[in-house]
Amino acid sequence: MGYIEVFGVMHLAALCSALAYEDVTSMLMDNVPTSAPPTENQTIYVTSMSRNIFPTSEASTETPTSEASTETQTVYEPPVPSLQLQSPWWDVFPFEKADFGCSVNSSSDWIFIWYRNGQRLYDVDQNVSSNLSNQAALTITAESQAQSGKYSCKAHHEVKGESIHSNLIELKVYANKPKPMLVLNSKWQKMFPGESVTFQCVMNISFGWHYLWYQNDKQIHGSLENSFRIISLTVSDSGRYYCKAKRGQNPFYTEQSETSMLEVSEPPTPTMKLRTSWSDVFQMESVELICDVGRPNWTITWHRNGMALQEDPALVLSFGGSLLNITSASRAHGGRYACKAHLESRGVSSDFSKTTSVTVYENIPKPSLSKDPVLTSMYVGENVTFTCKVHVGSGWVYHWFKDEKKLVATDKTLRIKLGPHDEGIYWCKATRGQRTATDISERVTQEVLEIPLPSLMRSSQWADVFPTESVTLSCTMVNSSGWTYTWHRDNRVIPSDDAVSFGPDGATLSIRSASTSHEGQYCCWGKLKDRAVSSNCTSGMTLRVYDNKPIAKLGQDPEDVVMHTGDSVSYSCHINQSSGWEYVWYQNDIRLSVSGNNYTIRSVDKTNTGSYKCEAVRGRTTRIFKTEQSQALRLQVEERPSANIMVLTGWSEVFSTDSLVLMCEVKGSEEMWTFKWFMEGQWIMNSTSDKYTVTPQNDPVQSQYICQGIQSGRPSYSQRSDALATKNLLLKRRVLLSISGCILFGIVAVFFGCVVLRVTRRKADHFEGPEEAELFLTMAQLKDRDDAPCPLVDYITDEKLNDLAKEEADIICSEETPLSVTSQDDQVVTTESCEKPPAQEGALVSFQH
Ligand SMILES: *[C@@H]1O[C@H](CO)[C@@H](O)[C@H](O)[C@H]1NC(C)=O
Ligand SMILES: *[C@@H]1O[C@H](CO)[C@@H](O)[C@H](O)[C@H]1NC(C)=O
Ligand SMILES: *[C@@H]1O[C@H](CO)[C@@H](O)[C@H](O)[C@H]1NC(C)=O
Ligand SMILES: *[C@@H]1O[C@H](CO)[C@@H](O)[C@H](O)[C@H]1NC(C)=O
Ligand SMILES: *[C@@H]1O[C@H](CO)[C@@H](O)[C@H](O)[C@H]1NC(C)=O
Ligand SMILES: *[C@@H]1O[C@H](CO)[C@@H](O)[C@H](O)[C@H]1NC(C)=O
Ligand SMILES: *[C@@H]1O[C@H](CO)[C@@H](O)[C@H](O)[C@H]1NC(C)=O
Ligand SMILES: *[C@@H]1O[C@H](CO)[C@@H](O)[C@H](O)[C@H]1NC(C)=O
Ligand SMILES: *[C@@H]1O[C@H](CO)[C@@H](O)[C@H](O)[C@H]1NC(C)=O
Ligand SMILES: *[C@@H]1O[C@H](CO)[C@@H](O)[C@H](O)[C@H]1NC(C)=O
Ligand SMILES: *[C@@H]1O[C@H](CO)[C@@H](O)[C@H](O)[C@H]1NC(C)=O
Ligand SMILES: *[C@H]1O[C@H](CO)[C@@H](O)[C@H](O)[C@H]1NC(C)=O
Repeated sequence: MGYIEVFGVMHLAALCSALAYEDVTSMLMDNVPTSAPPTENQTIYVTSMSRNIFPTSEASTETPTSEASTETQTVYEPPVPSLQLQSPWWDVFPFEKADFGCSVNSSSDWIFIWYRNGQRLYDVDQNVSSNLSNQAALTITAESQAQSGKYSCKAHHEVKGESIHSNLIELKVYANKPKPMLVLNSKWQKMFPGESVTFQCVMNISFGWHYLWYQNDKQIHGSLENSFRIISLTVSDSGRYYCKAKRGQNPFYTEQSETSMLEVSEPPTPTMKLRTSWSDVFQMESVELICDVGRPNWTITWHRNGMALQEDPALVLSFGGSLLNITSASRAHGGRYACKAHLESRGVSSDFSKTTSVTVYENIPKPSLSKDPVLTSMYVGENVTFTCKVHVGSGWVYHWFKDEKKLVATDKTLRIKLGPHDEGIYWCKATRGQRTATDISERVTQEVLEIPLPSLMRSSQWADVFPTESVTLSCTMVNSSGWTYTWHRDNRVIPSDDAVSFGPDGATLSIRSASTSHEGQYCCWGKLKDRAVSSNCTSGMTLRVYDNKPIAKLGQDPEDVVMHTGDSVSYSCHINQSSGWEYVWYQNDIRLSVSGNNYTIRSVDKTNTGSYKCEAVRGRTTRIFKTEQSQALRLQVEERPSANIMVLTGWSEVFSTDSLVLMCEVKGSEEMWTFKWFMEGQWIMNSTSDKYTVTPQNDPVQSQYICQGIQSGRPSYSQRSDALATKNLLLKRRVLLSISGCILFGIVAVFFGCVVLRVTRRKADHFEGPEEAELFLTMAQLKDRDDAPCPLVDYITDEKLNDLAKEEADIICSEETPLSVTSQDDQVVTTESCEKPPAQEGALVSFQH
């Protein structure tokens, strides 16, 4: 079967209207398969202006062939109905509609009968709609391919009869919905932003299409053009694409095409790396930069500070332009470098890579050398750090020198734990690469000292002390300051407590009140403040603390408790421990103003009687340490026994002998004495006898005699006797005889003189009675003994007599002058002086008168 275009049908209809009815019918019969019987499934459509001619039930039983044959013709010239396809398409897809219209030109009241492939269609199907106008319409909703076929219509008039067949219009119904084909017109799977792509939606079936474009199930575009171009892609254009087509008022949509993926991604950003070790360089150094995009066929361009690099002999590109070698840097080469990748074949350019700054320094700097700590002098064992620093550039290798010799270290810092050999002058320099080296730095001097040993001294005097005494030790670093000190006793750190305190920085250790727990070996060591410098402990200083207070020991020499006046006694006080003592003496617990460990009394008297003690003290006034007091020693001082010298030779014997017997007597003692005799102060003999005989032979001159008792026991001697003077004994008698008268007169004169003196004496003298009595008694005795010798009578002169009268009165009346004249041995004349011992001679003279 051929296809006839819609507009062609219109022309054909016009042509046909002029032909004879039979001709048209026969022509139609050629085309319509008359042999085809109606089937059950045959839908019959009937339209009329007023009514349905056939009920639906009849239509199923009636056959079009029988009806056609029963039609009766009238005389009216039959009109030729005109069939038009009113919808645009003669080929339709499932559920698309096709509208036919059938019309006749003449007057009204026509009903229309429809045919497909010559078979009448009945209006049994609601999909065939009738129209009461004279232009009847048939609407076909495509459902199956069976609806394909050649359609025609006839008009029927009650009066005029039936028309001939109209023109034929063939309708094609496709079995399936069509599916367009999407063609993505691009050479590459991956697109870059800015590139363009064209999609084509190919519908090679039917026509009248309107194309719809979808991205990710969302419609993005619709047009009559079957191609869709995205001129400048963006990343958001990536996605799943498909297309559809539609047509018609009440649109018919095709299936969606297969999907196509479109991938739009940014071009890769190249990465730039510095191939050389540093990007800050000195002139003449080289810098290598490498740019990597990670894909083949991309080319690299280089930029400095955002501008493409210009030709420059110092810039060498290699590895297809991906390596930039600044072979010899100059100031102009400084800047921020970046690279860009290009895919020239597609006109795609990447972003700039990250930039790398290249700095070109003009001058090579001098390194600065610093030292920590800054001290020039340091001690052995301390750490010192030298730091060499080049303030610009990086990648330096440092070289260290000490006293012109290179050290192995290459770090920026040089750390040394100082030893004695590390003293010296240090400097450094820095290099990098083959070409760049700095000058040498400043020179820094390092001195290394041995750690000094502090000197430990005792401020208190004694290394051996007694409980409660105080001790002060001091620790000092000579000529060095800033130390703190720590103290050890017997290798253990001494804690500070009540008894032990430390001075500022521990420089002194004070034991306020020593006890035996403080005994030991003391040493101290110093540490420098804020530094790790510690000295050794000094050599030990021993402190001895005695268990107890010492007791002073008192000795006496001689040891006798009883001493006699004039004896010498010596005490000594003794402490057998430690030293530095000062001694304090007590008599009867009263402190004596005596110092020294010996206390000697050269000549004791009665006041020295008492109890003696001593003690020892030492220490400064604030903290005086006293020993226990010594035992007490008693001293008893007694009067030394006196000796009396007497003349034994009696008055009567003077005439019969020329010798004189002297006797010595020690009073107040029962001891066995021996006697010591002195003549004129000169020792003459010892004698066990108490008698001594003076003869003209052994004493031709008149001498004085003194005796003294001695013994082996105590007291070892007595007092010396008074001196006794002897005269030429042979002259005694003569003298006595010649001047006896004178003696009498003298006595009387003296007597009266004395009476006168007595009257004038003061009352105070009254108690001296006994002596007065003795005096008178003596005078009476003297009167009786007018024969007593008066040895000096020969020397008396008249001139002397006047003086004597006065002297005599004084002598005789002196109460202090006991004239001891033995009453029984009347010849003895005691020559004790009236006034003073030196006036012995005078006394005798006065006696003569
Ligand atoms: C009617 O149509 C149905 C389905 O289209 C088919 O199965 C049946 O055979 C048809 N009947 C006739 C008589 O053609
Ligand atoms: C008739 O057309 C209606 C919609 O217009 C449709 O739903 C129905 O299936 C059609 N019937 C047949 C027999 O084609
Ligand atoms: C009948 O024809 C008239 C005029 O051509 C039209 O307006 C109307 O819609 C038609 N009715 C049907 C049911 O086709
Ligand atoms: C339409 O084109 C497709 C592919 O180009 C082809 O397979 C198909 O047969 C064509 N259809 C028609 C009706 O030409
Ligand atoms: C790169 O370019 C060369 C020649 O220009 C070509 O042969 C090659 O296929 C390209 N490679 C890619 C991955 O585009
Ligand atoms: C870059 O230039 C320097 C100086 O001319 C040269 O020593 C070096 O080898 C070059 N680097 C490369 C990768 O060619
Ligand atoms: C010196 O440094 C070493 C190592 O850093 C450390 O162990 C030592 O304690 C330091 N010495 C001093 C005295 O600071
Ligand atoms: C400390 O004493 C030890 C041993 O006697 C000695 O080796 C060391 O050098 C001394 N240290 C100091 C700082 O004097
Ligand atoms: C301490 O310094 C003085 C003066 O500077 C010096 O005479 C003395 O020798 C020094 N003593 C020590 C132990 O270094
Ligand atoms: C004290 O006397 C003792 C013996 O009596 C003597 O050895 C010592 O030297 C004397 N000391 C003084 C300071 O006189
Ligand atoms: C006399 O006695 C004294 C004291 O006892 C003695 O020192 C002296 O030696 C004695 N002289 C003679 C000659 O015996
Ligand atoms: C219908 O009448 C018009 C004039 O009214 C005429 O032009 C047309 O050709 C006629 N058509 C037919 C089929 O008779």
